[in-house]
Amino acid sequence: MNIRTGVSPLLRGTPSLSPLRRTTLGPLNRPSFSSSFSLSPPTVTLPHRYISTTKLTKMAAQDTPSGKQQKPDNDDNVITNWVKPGDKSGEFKRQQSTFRSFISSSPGSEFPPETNRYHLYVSYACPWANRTLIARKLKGLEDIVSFSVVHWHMGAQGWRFVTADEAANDDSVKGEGVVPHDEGFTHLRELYFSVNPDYEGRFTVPVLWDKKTKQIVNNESSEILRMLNTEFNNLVDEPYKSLDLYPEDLRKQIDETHEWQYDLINNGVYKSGFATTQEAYERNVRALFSALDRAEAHLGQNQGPYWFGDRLTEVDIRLFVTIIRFDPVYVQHFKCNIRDIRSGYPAIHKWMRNLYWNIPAFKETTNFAHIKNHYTRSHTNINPLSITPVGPVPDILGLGEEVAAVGLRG
Ligand SMILES: N[C@@H](CCC(=O)N[C@@H](CS)C(=O)NCC(=O)O)C(=O)O
Repeated sequence: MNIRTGVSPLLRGTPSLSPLRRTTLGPLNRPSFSSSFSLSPPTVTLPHRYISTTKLTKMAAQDTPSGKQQKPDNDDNVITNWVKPGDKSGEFKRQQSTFRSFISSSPGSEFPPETNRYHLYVSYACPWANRTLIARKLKGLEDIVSFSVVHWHMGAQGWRFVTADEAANDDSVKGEGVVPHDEGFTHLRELYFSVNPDYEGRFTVPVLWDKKTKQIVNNESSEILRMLNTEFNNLVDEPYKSLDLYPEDLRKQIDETHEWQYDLINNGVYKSGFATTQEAYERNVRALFSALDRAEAHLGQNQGPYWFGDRLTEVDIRLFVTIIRFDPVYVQHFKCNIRDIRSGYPAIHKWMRNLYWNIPAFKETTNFAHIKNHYTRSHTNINPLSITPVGPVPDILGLGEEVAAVGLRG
């Protein structure tokens, strides 16, 4: 695919048997652990379907574990306690991912790159998982790494797989890769317990799964992104092979950009939305918007169309997955409403829409129904009635469109 135009090549790669080179991974995430509004047109077509409350109640009833190796929950061990009960700081503290092995082409590697050996378990709602789906498509790995998508609803037992009936009949969940688990697991936690019955971490997506040895290779999206970028290169043809999302000469700048964008933007929306004190919320939301101002200034000064001019990198992927969710969800659900993107950040808005509308890997992996339903109906501590706001309409504006109030500006 020509990344600049988003045009896919006709030829797919024939697996090459030549040995792959070893890649050294640089430092990744270090988990430390003017208001405006948009006007809706008078008559609108709902962009996607929301489900009824009766159905939601039924779903919640279904959301019971299969009974395999479940851990008892007590008040301190409830999956939706984003801030630990009793933590007076009111701060959300993201946990470190647990599984950190690498697919590697080096001789003797435990997880060598192979066609149809690895699988990604993802949620379309989740920005971290979305990173890996974008990279999978950009790197031409669609016939090499398979994927499946969990139901958008995360209940008391965490992410669950869809049922065959939902996959066939429920319009709110339908989408590429939304299928029941092939061995009949009902919840993602069963996958974690299948490799470690004593696992005590969170049951997060994405999960990079080895179908051959039935192990979790890695559940940290920033590292999965790096593996997809380099380790399958000898199994794909040009131009996928030479697309480098983490090029040597930009690594320092990419790492520096990740450092502030991860903490203040990608994780910043969660720290704002999950805060349980006014003080923690305000501190995080102000820091988030200062970081967005910084991103706006950077994109406004550059030729574009990408963060680093004409070179598409990890930075575009990692920032995109947060920005595309911003107006539809974070503005209202996480109270990130000092401004919105479409009317408050023209350069970010232009950059985001270029990626979405011109490069299929971004649009095809964005599912607004999953995104909106997940946040508004799973975080019942934030939205107890599980009512999903209709707007903004549309979820994303067309390339040349502006919100009415902005369009009228001088
Ligand atoms: N650091 C992880 C974070 C992944 C993550 O937090 N995923 C969320 C969904 S957006 C999740 O699965 N949460 C379930 C839970 O925490 O119980 C990564 O980047 O892969």
